[in-house]
Amino acid sequence: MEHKRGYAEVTVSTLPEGYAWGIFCGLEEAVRLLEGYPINVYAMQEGTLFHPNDHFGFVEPVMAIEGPYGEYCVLETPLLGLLCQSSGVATAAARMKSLVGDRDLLSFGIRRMHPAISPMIDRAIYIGGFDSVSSLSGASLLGKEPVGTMPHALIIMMEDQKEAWKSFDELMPEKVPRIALVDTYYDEKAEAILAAEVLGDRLYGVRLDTPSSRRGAFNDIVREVRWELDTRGFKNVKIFVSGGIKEENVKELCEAGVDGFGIGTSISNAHTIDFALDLVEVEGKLVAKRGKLGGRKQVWRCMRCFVDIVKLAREDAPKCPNCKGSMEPLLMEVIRDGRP
Ligand code: PCP
Repeated sequence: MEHKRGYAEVTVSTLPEGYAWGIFCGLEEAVRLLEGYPINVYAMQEGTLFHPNDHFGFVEPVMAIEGPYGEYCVLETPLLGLLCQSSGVATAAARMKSLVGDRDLLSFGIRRMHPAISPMIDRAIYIGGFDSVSSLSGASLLGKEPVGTMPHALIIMMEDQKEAWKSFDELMPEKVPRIALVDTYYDEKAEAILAAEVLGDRLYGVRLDTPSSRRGAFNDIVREVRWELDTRGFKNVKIFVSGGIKEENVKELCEAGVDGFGIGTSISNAHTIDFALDLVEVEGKLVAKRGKLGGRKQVWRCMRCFVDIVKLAREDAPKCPNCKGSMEPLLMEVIRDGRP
């Protein structure tokens, strides 16, 4: 039995909260896990937007493994672990990016996660569309510079906001944007004006990490800060917000005038994607447990209409049901006979 060949596909039945799409992530690590085994592997590219179901409701595979089942069955659990969490984080990041548009998104989430998985989390967040990550390990994995802003501890240790902002400006490398934290002791409006007066043109932005006990209408606090800065001639100073930001908050904060967000836990602790690995062919014969579709498949996408169609891999490429144009295959060979 251990030599019987099995073709198994990775699919998800439903996405968290009924999301319409997800971001496939974790492929690079999955390839590292699977390489060296006598198998072939097919997958969507890292960072591909997938739908749980195609245009007609058929479940979309995002990855597939082919080979002697006994050789690769032990890899099912670690494989799914790599894909489910990375894809969950990348999906949450992409949803956030789709809400904020061109505004800046900084990843602040690793302080809530075990350090062993910080690099994976920041990598998935970046693939999902965040502009930068704050962990040294995650940035290094991505070949990027880590990005952050000053902490409250700087201001508290220096016992004076103005001294802290000035020292930050004097000592930090020029490439670091001067973003002053403006919620430590006084009202955000008062501290934002103070920071603008102290740093003048050198001030890139202010960050409001307003404690929840003082928040009230956070959107209105942002509006007030924007108004006060603008009326004093500091229109170029950007407003960043952080602390407890969730999907449901960002639309109103964007409307209030926020230019950038530092977002942590709501992304780093995202729902995982409930991928499963199921056999759909044994020795070339179509098989499927209840609830699954037998036979190796290809996912076709119309790049114009963004419509997906799932067909058996042996069938011809379909035409887009909307525009009748050609469709492109999404599952590509990523490992052949154990070699990536
Ligand atoms: C901010 C805030 C949260 C961090 C960002 C992540 O930290 O206090 O702890 O936010 P979230 O997980 O709630 O989205 P900083 O202001 O940089 O840290 P500190 O308060 O230590 O100065």
